Amino acid sequence: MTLFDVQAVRDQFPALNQQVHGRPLVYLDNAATSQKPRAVLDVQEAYYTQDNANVHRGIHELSRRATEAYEDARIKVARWIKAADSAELVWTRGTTEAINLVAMGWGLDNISEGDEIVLTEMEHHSNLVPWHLLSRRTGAVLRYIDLDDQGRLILDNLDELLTERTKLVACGHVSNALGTINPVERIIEAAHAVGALVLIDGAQGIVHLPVDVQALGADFYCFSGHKMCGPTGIGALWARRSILEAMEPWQGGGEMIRFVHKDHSTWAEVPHKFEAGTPNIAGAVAMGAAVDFLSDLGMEAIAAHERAIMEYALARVGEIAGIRVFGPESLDERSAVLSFLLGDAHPHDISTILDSEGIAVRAGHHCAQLVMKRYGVAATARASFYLYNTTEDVDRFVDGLGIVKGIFG
Ligand code: 7TS
Repeated sequence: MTLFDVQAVRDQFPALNQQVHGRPLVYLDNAATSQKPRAVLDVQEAYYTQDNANVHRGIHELSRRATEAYEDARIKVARWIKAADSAELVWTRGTTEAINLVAMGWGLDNISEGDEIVLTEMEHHSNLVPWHLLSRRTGAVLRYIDLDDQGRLILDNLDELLTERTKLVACGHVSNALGTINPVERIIEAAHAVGALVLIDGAQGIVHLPVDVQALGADFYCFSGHKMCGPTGIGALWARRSILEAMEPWQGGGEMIRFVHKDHSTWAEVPHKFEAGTPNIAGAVAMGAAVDFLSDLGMEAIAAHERAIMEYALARVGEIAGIRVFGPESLDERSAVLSFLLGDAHPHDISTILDSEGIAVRAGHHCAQLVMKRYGVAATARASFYLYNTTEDVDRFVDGLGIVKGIFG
């Protein structure tokens, strides 16, 4: 059952309406980035054509408008994730920058030699490499939650893994390589019980699930605009105000200061003390428009639509002999990502053949080399679905896999 008119939704995404290699485009690389609706493109265009100025600086009309639009977008995104206060929402370039901000801004002052950071084998490199950098600087020990054969976190030994030495648990909400939806509430509760803070990498979670940061109870939640109908180069770090207030800024420059003296400076209030330099104003404003677009459709309706598409896709690929699908079997535990191998075909060949049919999927390690290592593969092919995908898209994809089989046997 579809809870909104998918065709009417598709019509709002200009990029979906094109031919690729002579075939109508089937876009199934949404976990990498989503397409953008007209409403978001229009808001970005209107910002640049009418309101463009620097924020928090000028006293002139355009600067006032730009500042208002930028701050209104912050309020919109903060409300959307049910933050207690819009000052808890720091604009960043995206998830990667948000995690690096926490690693450097919080980690350097709160982690010392022998302290432990608990990660999972499922993490995107964005939620691994900043902790490697921090561990090199501080001598922190990195420990891992392992994966079972279905791509789920093994939590049986959580009580042994989490000790008074644990200072932080950094965990993805939804895996980009497997589609697994993690039971983050359980992890947050266990981490807090030993006094550790929790960072959730929400790059994929925010796209597919309604997020309520207060109900979730994490300490940091990081996400990107471009996977949820917004532009590239904008995203956010949410953190509880008391944590942000206790943190040092991680970059210095204009916008983030109160007073500058010859030998030291003092900082602006949160969130501005974390936003040095001219920010991506147009990006923030357009991300606000993306939130309006998603709110109008409703995250529950989007999640239900994606679940129906995923159910259909799993049933259809299940008919194909020689396909190996990664990730959880239960639809309750997985999101709209279908990572797979087909016979002996190399994932890059699968992707190239599908591309020649106008079907966009990703092939590779998906910036999750630990996942590939865990399952003994170098790469997978990945189809990832979003609110505008249809069962016809799935049919075209399955037909494309038929061509791959015809070539590779
Ligand atoms: N975390 C997860 C779980 C992700 O899927 C991604 C991007 C990131 C972090 C980084 O986000 P960024 O916006 O800062 O780059 N994932 C992917 C992907 O799966 N294919 O391309 C990018």
